[in-house]
Amino acid sequence: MGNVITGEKEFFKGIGQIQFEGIESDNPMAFRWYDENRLVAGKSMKEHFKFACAYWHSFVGNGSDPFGGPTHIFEWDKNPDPVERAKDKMDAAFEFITKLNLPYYCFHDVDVVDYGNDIQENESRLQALVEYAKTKQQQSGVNLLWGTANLFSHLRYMNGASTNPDFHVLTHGAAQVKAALDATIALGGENYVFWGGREGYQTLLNTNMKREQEHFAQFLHTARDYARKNGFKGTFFIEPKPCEPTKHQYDYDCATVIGFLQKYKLLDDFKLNIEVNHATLAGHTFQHELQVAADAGLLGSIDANRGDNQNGWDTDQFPNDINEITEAMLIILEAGGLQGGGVNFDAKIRRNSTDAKDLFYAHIGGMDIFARALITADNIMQKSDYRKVREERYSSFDNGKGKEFENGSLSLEDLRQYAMQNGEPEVRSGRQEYLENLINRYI
Ligand code: XLS
Ligand code: NI
Ligand code: NI
Repeated sequence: MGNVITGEKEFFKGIGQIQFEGIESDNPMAFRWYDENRLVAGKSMKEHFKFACAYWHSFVGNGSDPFGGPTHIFEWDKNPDPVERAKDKMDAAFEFITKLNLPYYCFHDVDVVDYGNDIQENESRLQALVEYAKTKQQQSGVNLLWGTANLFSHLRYMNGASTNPDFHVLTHGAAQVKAALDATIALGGENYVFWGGREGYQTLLNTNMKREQEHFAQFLHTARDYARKNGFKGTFFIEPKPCEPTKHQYDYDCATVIGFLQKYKLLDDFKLNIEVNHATLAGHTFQHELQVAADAGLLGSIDANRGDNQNGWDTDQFPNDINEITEAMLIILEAGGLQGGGVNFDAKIRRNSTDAKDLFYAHIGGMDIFARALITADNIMQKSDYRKVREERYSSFDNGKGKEFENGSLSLEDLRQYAMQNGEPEVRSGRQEYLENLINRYI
């Protein structure tokens, strides 16, 4: 376990470091499954997940929604001076992160400290907080999983940042990305994320989609070049999302982003950061998006949360569906793990979850569900015929004419000939219920 780091004030009084107590424990402030040193499939749980706290939801979000103002009234958000308030917030964040023993955190530039309209002033505020964060990271051993820039909240970005029809707006986005990259590099950040918040359109009537996408690609090239020139060795992630806040976002889903990265020659530097609730908004399962990324060798990182089956928006709830996460862990394990990234809790406690303690329950639950899913998925892989069932479905391609087809050595006439000679194919079950039961058996 690492050190608990508090500032002058302790914000989460009465809560010590959260310990692993095992499944017999009734303590709601303990891990029942997440045991950071436990080895599963050759790696510790800590390494498998690289769990991260999302600064924006846990320390900036305040419970407000389109129908009402803040409900999360927390001590770290009270100092009227922006830089002092930012330091309080960082004290609270590192106290929280170290009490939960989270090895990582993630932020947008404006999460760390409030921005105004003066570029130089914003840069010097961010730099001051980067210095503050550096000390915290050194004291605690906590690392930055990824940094990013918020190019969607300010009014100037209402028509997008790098895809804005106005070049002048694009340059403001570039200034922010430069500063956020500098901060990420200074803090040893392992990755950098681009989520295309408003990089999309509300109506095609006023949109030159082709030109906007070309600008987007050029912007990414320019940012990548700057970061590499300044020593950034990590991976860039694109985080797909189909819509919200725009009607149509260019980074619609994994398949769309992969096509975009290929077209604009960005595959050497970019991978995907997959968010559960974005997958479901795109009409896919989380598992589908993971598999698409894994098959392309681009499974970089995860934004963990969940949607609501009855709501059609990004509700960003903490994960708690064991079946969904177990199926996800099967894909991640088979893919050999996440490439460079980790599991960032891009999730928020509900508007009416108003206690600071609720932040702990939420993360403990999320970490435990992933840990339990990992153990279950590993058992399924080791002990059951899960993989064999799937392999056998394709066994007709393993040798003979099937293999020759895979190798590209059969013509359409050859295929017809085979069909003629062999009559009607056997009816073969896909065994879905068998496999679904298997997952539940191991849970
Ligand atoms: C919003 C996104 C955002 C990104 C970071 O829906 O999930 O939080 O993860 O900009
Ligand atoms: Ni996200
Ligand atoms: Ni999201």
